[in-house]
This record gives sequence, structure tokens and C-alpha cells, in this order.
Amino acid sequence: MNTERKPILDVLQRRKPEKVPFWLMRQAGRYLPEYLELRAQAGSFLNLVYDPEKASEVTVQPLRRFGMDAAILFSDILIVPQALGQTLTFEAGEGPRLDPVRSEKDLAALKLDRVTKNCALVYETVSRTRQKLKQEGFSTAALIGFCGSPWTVACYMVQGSGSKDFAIVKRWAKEDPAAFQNLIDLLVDASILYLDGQIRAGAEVIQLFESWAGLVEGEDFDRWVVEPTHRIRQKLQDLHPAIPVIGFPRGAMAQTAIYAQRTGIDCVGLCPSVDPSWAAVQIQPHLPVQGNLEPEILLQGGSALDTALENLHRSLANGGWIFNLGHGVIKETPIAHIERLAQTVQGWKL
Ligand code: 1CP
Repeated sequence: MNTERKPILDVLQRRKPEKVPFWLMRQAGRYLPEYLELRAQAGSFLNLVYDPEKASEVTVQPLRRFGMDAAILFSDILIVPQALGQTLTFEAGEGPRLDPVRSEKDLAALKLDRVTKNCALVYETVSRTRQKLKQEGFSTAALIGFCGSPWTVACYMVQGSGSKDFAIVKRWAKEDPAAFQNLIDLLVDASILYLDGQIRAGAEVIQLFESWAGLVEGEDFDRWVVEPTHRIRQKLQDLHPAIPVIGFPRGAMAQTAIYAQRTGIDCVGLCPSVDPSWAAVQIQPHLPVQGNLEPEILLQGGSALDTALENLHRSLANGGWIFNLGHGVIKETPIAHIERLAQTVQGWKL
């Protein structure tokens, strides 16, 4: 029998953990020389994602240095559109490029029945990562699988790239909500298939990235953010009742409380703009939270980092809490700053 407890699962399943568990969004990545080496060997980001040996290595790398309580699968939210048949490339230094989906005809070219086959190498990465974590003695670290939430993935699919305001997708959702709903419905189904595959391969926690939650409000927030997330959560509950789901509605501000109440998720990720003392009162009595150190403060380090860590601890340590950043690690972040963070967080008593 495995008697070793995983602190992150303790928090998510509402048991008292022995410590404050921590991990960092984008913890695998370009601030680590060992990542850059494998990334160079792979030749491109997508080659790295679809190479299970290298991708599982990259997933475990940050734990070897810093001892996080979770590893997050090395992949990307745009793997789902690619698996549906949309063309995806990553231009060096420019981010993703997709052939945009803007009509019912474009939508008809996407096929749900390809998803499982096209994601087989990602599932292989998940199972290899579980093996590596076990072999290397990371017995209290959990493996997090993930996907982008439908609204956020639709933003990239329709725009065809990153954007500040995703004006084209917002216009489509306003002008022809019935057609846009078909894209969202397809992404709900594809996300369920993809996450089911990750869980069967060994993912123990799921995170849903809703990076563009802040672009919609009111009824639109309900229809395009809350409702699709709720459908994914419900179906995973039916299929895998023991697997907790973290939702990360970046930029949702006060709507974070609505998201936490109505989606059925088990924990809400807070972005840096959410005041932790607000979250302690509004969210933690109902749900554990994850977050939310400003990545720029980690980049800065020194006494600013120490003070920010202390403040977060004071605000959030009395409720369910997974320590994390409020967004991804910035690639210029010195390794010494992450070591300092890890040491501080690991030293906290509960
Ligand atoms: O080497 C490179 O140039 C690729 C850079 C890179 C990396 C390391 C991209 C391209 N994606 C990733 C990995 C990644 N992406 C992970 C791996 C696990 C980890 O966290 O360590 C995860 C969880 C993601 C999720 C992701 N991809 C999100 C959601 C989180 C967020 O940042 O808000 C989003 C929006 C993307 C899209 C994407 N992929 C890559 C880039 C540069 C972007 C952003 C594009 C943009 O909006 O401009």
C-alpha cells in the first residue's frame, strides 16, 4: 500500500496537508539551461512536445532542482486544435500561427474522431513522466495534466495567433452566437477526450487554462466561460470522480467568484490582479485557491520577493492553498531566485 501522501492532493481533496504545496506555471522552460539543451536537440517546440522521452525529461527537470510538489505535463493548449486538423506552427520568437477558423465551412473541416489518435504521443509522455517520477523517488509529487478551456482555445483558433484583444473572435461570438456555439461545443467534446486520455495515462490532477477569461463579462462570461467549463467538469466527474480539477480564469477579477461557484471546479487559480485578502474571504471558505505571486517579483528577487512571499503566506495560509505564481515564469528569471522561493515555501509551517 502506498502510504505516502501527496500534499497537493490533500489540499484539493480538502484534507489538511503537512505543508504548503507549491509548483510554478511554466516551470519547465527557457529559464533552465537543461531545457534549452533538449529544446535545441529537438529542433522545434512541436518536435519537443511530440517526443515522449524528451518531453517527459523536460517535465521532470524543474523538480530535480527545486523539489516542487507537482510536475505539469510539457505540452501546449494549442495541441487540441492541431489534433482536430487545424494547421499549427510556432515561429521562433513570434508565438503560434494557425490557419484561422472563421466560418461554418472551416469548422466542418475539423474532426473530433482524430483527437485520440493524434494525441497518442502526448499520452505516452504522461505515462513516461509518471514512471520517471516514481523511479526518481518523487513519491509525494503529483502529475498535472491540462488543456486550454474552450473560450481561450477558440480565441487562438479564430484569430490565428496571439492578440491583445482577440477582436475577431469577440465579433463572431456577438454577431453569430449560434455558429460560434458550434465551435465551443466541439472544443468541449475534444477537451473531454483529450483529458480522459491524459488521466488514463496517469495524470492525477487537471488544470484548465482560461487565459482570456478577462475578455468577456456578464452573460457572455456565463455562456462562453462558465458553461463550457462546467460541462467539462461534469463529464470528468462521471468518468474519473477521484481526479480534481483546478480552473485558472486569468483576468476574471471579481468574476473569479462566479467562476469558482458555478463551474464545479475543485480549486481556483488566481492571477496577480486578485487581492489575496479578498480571495481569503470570498473564495477560500468555499474552495481552495492557487496562486498568486506576481512573476515580475520573482524576476526581481531580493527583499521584494521576501516581502511578497510573507504577505501571501499571511493572507492565504489559513485556508486551502497551493502556492504558485499568478502567471508563468518569465524566461529571464534567475535560477537563484527560484531557489530562494523554493527554500522559503518549503520552510513554512502549517
Ligand atoms: O520554445 C518556445 O519558443 C515555445 C514556448 C512555449 C512553451 C514552453 C509555448 C508556446 N508553450 C509552452 C509550454 C506550455 N504552454 C505549457 C507547459 C507546461 C508548463 O507550464 O511548464 C503550458 C501549460 C502552456 C499553456 C499555454 N499555451 C497557455 C495557457 C497559459 C498562459 O500562458 O496563459 C497559452 C495561452 C498558450 C499559448 C502559447 N503557446 C506558446 C506561446 C508563446 C503561447 C502564447 C501565445 C500568445 O498569446 O501570444
